[in-house]
Amino acid sequence: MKFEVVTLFPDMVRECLRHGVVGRAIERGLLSVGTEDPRAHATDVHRTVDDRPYGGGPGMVMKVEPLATAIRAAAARLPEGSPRIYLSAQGRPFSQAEAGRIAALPGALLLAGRYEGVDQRVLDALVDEELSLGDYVLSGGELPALVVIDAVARLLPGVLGDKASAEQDSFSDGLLDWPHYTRPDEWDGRRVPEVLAGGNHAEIARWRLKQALGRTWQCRPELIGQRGLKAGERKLLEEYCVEAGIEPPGAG
Ligand code: 9D3
Repeated sequence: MKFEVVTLFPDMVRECLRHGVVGRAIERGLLSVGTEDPRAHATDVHRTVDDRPYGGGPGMVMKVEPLATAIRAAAARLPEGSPRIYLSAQGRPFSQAEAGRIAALPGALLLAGRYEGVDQRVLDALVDEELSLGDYVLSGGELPALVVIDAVARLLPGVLGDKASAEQDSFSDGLLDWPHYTRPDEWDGRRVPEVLAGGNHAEIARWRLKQALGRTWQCRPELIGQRGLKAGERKLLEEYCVEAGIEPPGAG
């Protein structure tokens, strides 16, 4: 799969992509990410990429001409069927389901804004969709673009090992993770839960599912509502709630 990121900070984007799972995916040719800098298309001596907003007010707006030229240059390097996505606080919320949808595409253009945003006409003419990372204020679209690339890369064939891939679509899907422990078995007076050291794999799987259900119910009860409870899970969750002294979900 191929991404093109249109950004005023191509070095920031490229640097981040060198690391970890995504860096390896790029090295192995499973993913490629290009960048296009609107500043390279600015025509005046100062290489201007922003301008004052019509109607007044604070802040600047990304200027039309260099941005449009950059988007067209980046789009020309992408396969047919690659949507142009603007990262913006006004967009649909990004989610694992959105990541899955994008991972099935041949490519995507990610437009990262800076300043107060992009001239609306550029969005109307050259952009297909808008995605938001959530309800908080960031300084620009670069980190959101990197988040999208990271979440999508993990879903591409061959990027994760077989074990991690299988785990990704396992029974725990739709739940928060269970707690993890490694050596030593006691640290600062805190012991690793007995069951994990015991080697009874059925008991360990049961404990992990119970923890996942309980943590999800405690921190994100709406996820339990959306997902529902499968056979046997209600009993595990009730056990967790009794032990934690919290209210279990109702009969519905
Ligand atoms: C006048 C209000 N503006 C600043 C306080 C609005 C504003 C402009 C530009 C808010 C954020 C931004 C830059 N944000 C992004 O580019 C962005 C973003 C975000 O801020 N939150 C969640 N997801 C995203 S995706 C891109």
